[in-house]
Amino acid sequence: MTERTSLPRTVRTLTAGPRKKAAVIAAAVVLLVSCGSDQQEKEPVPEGLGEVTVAADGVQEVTLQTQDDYVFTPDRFTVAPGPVRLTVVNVADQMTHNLEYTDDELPQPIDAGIPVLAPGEQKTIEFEVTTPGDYPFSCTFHAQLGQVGTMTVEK
Ligand SMILES: [Cu+2]
Repeated sequence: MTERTSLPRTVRTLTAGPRKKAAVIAAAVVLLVSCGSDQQEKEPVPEGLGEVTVAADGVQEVTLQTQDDYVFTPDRFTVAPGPVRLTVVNVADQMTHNLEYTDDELPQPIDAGIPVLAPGEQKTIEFEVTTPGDYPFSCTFHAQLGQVGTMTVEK
């Protein structure tokens, strides 16, 4: 008896829920957008970071930085097919990060990553890419918070 009367109420709650949630999300997005354009300009990338150079041994070199936030600085770089030496410098005082190519749909698998990068630490990995395309990477600790990036391989 009680089940029969409570059923319609449950249905009504379920249909009202997502609409309310969408309104809240829309309000939050507006807040974020207005905040970003007014005050918090994106800090310029320090010189040399993200620049791809070719070392004496012919390997492409690039350095990214992490700090006490959830951003790779910069979060994109482009290399040509061939060997790559990627360094990540963690200048954070507090935060531990990492860098992994975890996407299931990489143009080709990359068998290298930095599992843990403590505050003040820097690590270098080397790997070879041959297939052009976009290779997403992330800090697996903070990917949910948006700490992701993309390496593009371009001929
Ligand atoms: Cu991180």
